[in-house]
Amino acid sequence: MTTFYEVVNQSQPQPRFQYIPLGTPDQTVDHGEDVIQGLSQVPKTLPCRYFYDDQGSLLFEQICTLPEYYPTRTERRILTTAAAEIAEFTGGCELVELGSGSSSKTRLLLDAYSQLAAPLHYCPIDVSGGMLKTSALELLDQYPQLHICGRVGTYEQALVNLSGDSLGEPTRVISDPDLPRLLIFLGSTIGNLDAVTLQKFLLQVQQALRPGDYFLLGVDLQKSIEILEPAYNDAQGITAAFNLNCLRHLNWRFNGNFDLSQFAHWAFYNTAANQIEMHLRSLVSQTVTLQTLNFRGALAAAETIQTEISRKFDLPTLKTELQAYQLQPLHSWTDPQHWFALLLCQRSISA
Ligand code: AVJ
Repeated sequence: MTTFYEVVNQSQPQPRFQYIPLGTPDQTVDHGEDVIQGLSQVPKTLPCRYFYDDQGSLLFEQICTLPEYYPTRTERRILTTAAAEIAEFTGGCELVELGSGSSSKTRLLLDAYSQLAAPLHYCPIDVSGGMLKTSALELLDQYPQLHICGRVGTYEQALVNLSGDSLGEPTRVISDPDLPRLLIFLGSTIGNLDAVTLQKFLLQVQQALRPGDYFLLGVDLQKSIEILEPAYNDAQGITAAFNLNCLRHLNWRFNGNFDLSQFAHWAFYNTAANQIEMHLRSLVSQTVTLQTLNFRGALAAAETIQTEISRKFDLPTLKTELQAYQLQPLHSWTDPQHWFALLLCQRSISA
């Protein structure tokens, strides 16, 4: 089908796939300052980004299919029925996705948006360039009218880059300035952000969106501990392997000596803070080193390293917080058990 858009652009056809590395290649990962900082704190922490090396990304894909891990399938179910309504709400949009990964749930949105008489643009953003390219090439194959402008980098880098677009700066890489933008952040990844980090993140989202643009958020909701804890302590031990894998990643990246057999996976629901906390517990008293970072640290027996928080939200409270960043909730969708929600917001005109 030839759209009006393609006709007017025939003299200068847009490439169907653009690929933008944000920053220099080694800026897209850090130099380990955050690792040293986290391991020097009491209690010790590690940024959860270190889960996602190639092996960790595969383990996460496995987690998503576990019987105990309800978020992925619940979100997919909601999206299956909500996608067409979302597309109806926003009309033609440029889809921009933070942490696109395998883009498997995004297909539901692409299907819905390809029903609209508007050009189909998708801007996946991910720290894994390999994952991004592989999924982009598949999508281009399956959606003949699709244009993809991928960005490789962190959320922070991507949001800065996107706000450059909205200000019309020279870095402008927006594929179609007339299309509103729909920023997509699925999987309740927002739950990894503690309260302060969430504030910074929402401010960046506000700046990356122009008035009238949209923000689609997947959020895991508060529910009974009997459902929550097994989701992070699966019977097959995949979550444990995923948690431990971040030590293997550190060993590889920073020439470390973590012995994975000397640590145990520990995940529990902190009811007061409404969050799952994942830790690695040291089974013995030991010294660990990360040679390239010149780091040496002692761990007492039973001392833990916190590797992740996964916050569970109260939808009304979250909506109020979003409004403080000019993000007006338009509609939300949930499953019959109210375990997970999709929330569509619109960036309002600045006061
Ligand atoms: C991808 C951050 C949403 O918090 O549930 C899954 C990651 N950690 N099992 C989550 C995760 C342990 C996941 N997020």
